[in-house]
Amino acid sequence: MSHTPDLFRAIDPVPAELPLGPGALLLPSFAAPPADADCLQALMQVLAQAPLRHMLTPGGRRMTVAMSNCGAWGWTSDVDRYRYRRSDPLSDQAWPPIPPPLLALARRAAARAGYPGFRPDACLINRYGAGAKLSPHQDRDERDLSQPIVSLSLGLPARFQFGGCERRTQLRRIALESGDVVVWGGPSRLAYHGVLPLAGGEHPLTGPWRYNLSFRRAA
Ligand code: MD3
Ligand code: FE
Repeated sequence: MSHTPDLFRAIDPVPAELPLGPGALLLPSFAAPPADADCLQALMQVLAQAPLRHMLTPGGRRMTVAMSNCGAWGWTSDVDRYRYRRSDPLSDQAWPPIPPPLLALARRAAARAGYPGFRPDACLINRYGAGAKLSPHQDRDERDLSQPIVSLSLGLPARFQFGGCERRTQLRRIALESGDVVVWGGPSRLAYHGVLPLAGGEHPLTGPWRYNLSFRRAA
């Protein structure tokens, strides 16, 4: 017997959804097998067109997270500033389109969280290896901050931290596991958040990596 989803759920139930704050909803295992592998396959096709790279920050440091993008707009950082670009500065070509299965997943998650009609035009791809981290920050490079961000995690688990709209607000810590989706909207859209240094390990889907895809309305 290779496939016993109902029995498995009876043994190891996952909550359908978990509010994290006003307008923020965790959807555990929203991309459960085999959808997770489909997402990863679509992701690898994107990365063959737009490879991962470690961008520079305006402070002149190289990011420990490797990044790329798909969609009409791609988030970039360099010594000048953060900005969304229509083309990949490595190739001067347009970013690859968001693969339809990924777009559909992001739209379904947004609708579930109360944002029907979400039409992301940017998907930032982050890849973490052991030790990679993202210091607490706000995401405010998008034009319309009333639009949510939908985040999909694949591979090794992360210790994700998030607080309030002011930096001094105490951060809460949650584990984000492979297949988890979080929708960040409403007042939580401007919450400070970050990722603690990734513990090493091996994941059956991704080996030594964690990937996070964040679907955004940039323009
Ligand atoms: C919470 N990436 O790339 S997006 C980022 O795990 C980033 O790589 C996270 O933060 C990662 O900017 C996951 C999760 C996210 C995005 C926007 C938010 C969380 C948010 C806005 C407000 C609060
Ligand atoms: Fe962020």
